[in-house]
Amino acid sequence: MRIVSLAGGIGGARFLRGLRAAAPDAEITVIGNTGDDITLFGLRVCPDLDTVMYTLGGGIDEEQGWGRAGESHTVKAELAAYGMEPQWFGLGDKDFATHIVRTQMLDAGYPLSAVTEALCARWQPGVRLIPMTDDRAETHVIIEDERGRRAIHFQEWWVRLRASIPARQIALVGAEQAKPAPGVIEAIGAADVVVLPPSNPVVSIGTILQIPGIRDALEEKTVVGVSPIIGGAPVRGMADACLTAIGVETTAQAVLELYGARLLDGWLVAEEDAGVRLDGVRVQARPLLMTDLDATTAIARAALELAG
Ligand code: GDP
Ligand code: FO1
Ligand code: CA
Ligand code: CA
Repeated sequence: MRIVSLAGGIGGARFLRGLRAAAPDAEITVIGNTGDDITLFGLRVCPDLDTVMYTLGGGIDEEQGWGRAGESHTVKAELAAYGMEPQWFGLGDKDFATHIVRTQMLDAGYPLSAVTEALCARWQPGVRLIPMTDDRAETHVIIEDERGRRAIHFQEWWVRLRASIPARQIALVGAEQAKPAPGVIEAIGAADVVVLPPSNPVVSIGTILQIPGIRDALEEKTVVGVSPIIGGAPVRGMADACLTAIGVETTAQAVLELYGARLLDGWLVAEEDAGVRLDGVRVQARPLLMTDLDATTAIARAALELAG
């Protein structure tokens, strides 16, 4: 069986661990969000790709959900001693090595997809991880504060401001000119089923869907999604602030309607959200908390079963 999954960071990566266990013989291709990517200290950082790679490769800081286990922060402290900005983004020493390798390869002319494949040769995630695009397309957030209306990088809004200032607009800068990375459209075309993990519907899944050609390719397939919203709130993080910015309620029903019946064939919601419905989409209610690998595997199995 061939499975394609889109993925953001933590929600996507954790779900993929369950999917890999639920379908051990399947060929799984993961299309990763790169809208979160940022250049810091001259280094290209790809948080969501790295979260998937470290989580599936066994190198993730499990508690934090991003970055490497057993990190130290010597380089960060030394940069701060020079007054280097930004100081609000916590890059660990081990993690720095990943960004150095990535940046060196990008500077040598390799596309991000080839760089990601090279990094995964070390981590052996057990899936094929492809960035949504090799082109630069970064998520920016329009905010209004005492300095007026301005756009800041998504990471500054999410990490420095903790989404405390409302987003007036969220935009993937460069989306129109971006092309799907090599292998993305081919993998979707060859897929028996496509799974949308419980990733952020706006800045993870929504971002990937903005790359021209990806949504159209997905609409031809059987697509099943898992709700990241349970009982009217995100399980983790600030997805509610992202949904509010695009005028969507933070409910499993509203996210279902956001994705719509053209994209989705099936939608898994939590038991407390039973009653959610949309014509043309099979909805099933079941436990959706990824508390451990067994629970997560059961969710992935249910998603594959819902696909038929
Ligand atoms: P990020 O890029 O690190 O923010 O991660 P993702 O976009 O992949 O996933 C974030 C989403 O995962 C959040 O909106 C959470 O609500 C969702 N999430 C986290 N843990 C769980 C869980 O156990 N169950 C479900 N259903 N969703 C979860
Ligand atoms: N998230 C934070 O909340 N604070 C950080 O300092 C931080 C550093 C960081 C470094 C590398 C990396 O791959 C991820 C990192 N994240 C950090 C997580 C991440 O940037 C965000 O959670 C996601 O991009 C939002 O989806
Ligand atoms: Ca993300
Ligand atoms: Ca379909």
